[in-house]
Amino acid sequence: MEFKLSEELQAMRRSAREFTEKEIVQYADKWDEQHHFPLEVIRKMGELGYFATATPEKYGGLEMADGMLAQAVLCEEIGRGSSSVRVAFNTQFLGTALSILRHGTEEQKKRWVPDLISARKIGCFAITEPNAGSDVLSMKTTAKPVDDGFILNGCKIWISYASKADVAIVYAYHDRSAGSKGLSAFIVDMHLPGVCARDLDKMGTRSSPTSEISFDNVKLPRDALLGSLGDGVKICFGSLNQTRLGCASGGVGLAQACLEAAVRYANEREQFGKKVGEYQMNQDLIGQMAVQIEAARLLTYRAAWQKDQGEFGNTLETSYAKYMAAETAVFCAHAAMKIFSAYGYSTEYPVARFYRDAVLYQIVEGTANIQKTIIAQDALGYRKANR
Ligand code: GRA
Repeated sequence: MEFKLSEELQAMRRSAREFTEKEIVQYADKWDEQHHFPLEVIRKMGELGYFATATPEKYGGLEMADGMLAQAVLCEEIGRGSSSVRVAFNTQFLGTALSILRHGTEEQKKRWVPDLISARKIGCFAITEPNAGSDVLSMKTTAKPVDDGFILNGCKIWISYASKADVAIVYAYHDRSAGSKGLSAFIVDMHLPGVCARDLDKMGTRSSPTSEISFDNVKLPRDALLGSLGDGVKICFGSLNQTRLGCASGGVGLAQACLEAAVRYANEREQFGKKVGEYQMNQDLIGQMAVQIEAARLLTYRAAWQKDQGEFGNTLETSYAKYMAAETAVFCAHAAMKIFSAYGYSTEYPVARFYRDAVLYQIVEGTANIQKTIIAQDALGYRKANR
């Protein structure tokens, strides 16, 4: 067992932290207030290879043996600065390029992967619909096979980066009568006629645009199909199992930011003649934050490490990580708010943003209840998590 990151990963972490401090931390509150999507920062992350660690060199990647662990570490560091910017790990790689690498043809890999991991093109993935959230397979979007391709019709909701995206992985039924075998995955050019994305307002993560997409008789070429007809379930659940790692990493990063902010403040602020960090009630919070973050981080790294061993179907361990990281993010944001008190509630410090952003980790990519369901049903022997 090895609990130490390689020299290379430690160096990557340091450089990602410097990048985050210089390019993100000081602007994140303003971007959030203005709903500004920092495309230029995401492009820079692409140029620096942040989304490329687990991609073969032949598609422009860094082909690192611990490339998924590198994704976890980098995503954590970026997430420490902004939960909105960390979403890019999912839209550029974990939920898009990685699915194409795992299921696409040589042509599809060459066409899409280099542009996604370099962030020359922005990606997104579209699963959820207004009436199909946790219950993914109840989705209604259809891709009707026609002679030279498919006709896509339907509506997706809560799709991160969709309004800025050049390409989307879209899940739709090619045959509604075939049950789960009728679901397929498609690589959709978001500039095609009939595609329309509209941004939704939300309480946090506001510099990550979240959109509703409508597909109105969108004509897809035959080579838009990812994998074979009927592979949709496998690709979709397989992809969620990678994007959940992005959420887990982001949650750890956010929790870490809360701890650092709380420690700084507790060492500065004085009440009743001493630093507020000297009060045991605040030490209780700081102690719990530190230990929970460490546990969430270890679960996250373990899940990433398994993926580096080729175990991409590690749903159970990924759900442990995602669940724990989300709970930790919420706990730490609330604890930081208590320590900062009125200053936390003000917009003078980023704690208010952390608090608003934290809740999302319990919702996206499978709610906390869905993660617990996956874990409990596996424990009870009702439904095996790892496939
Ligand atoms: O028996 P069958 O032939 O019908 O097949 C079943 C099963 O074998 C069928 O799916 C198959 N299957 C799989 N096949 C290959 C299930 N899992 C896999 C797999 N990993 N690989 C149905 O299976 P089931 O067991 O009956 O599943 P279910 O009851 O429909 O669902 C289970 C579950 C609740 C866990 C699942 O639906 C789920 O994970 N729901 C949560 C959905 C979710 O995470 N949504 C998030 C969407 S993305 C998002 O929020 C955007 C965020 C943007 C950002 O921040 O990045």
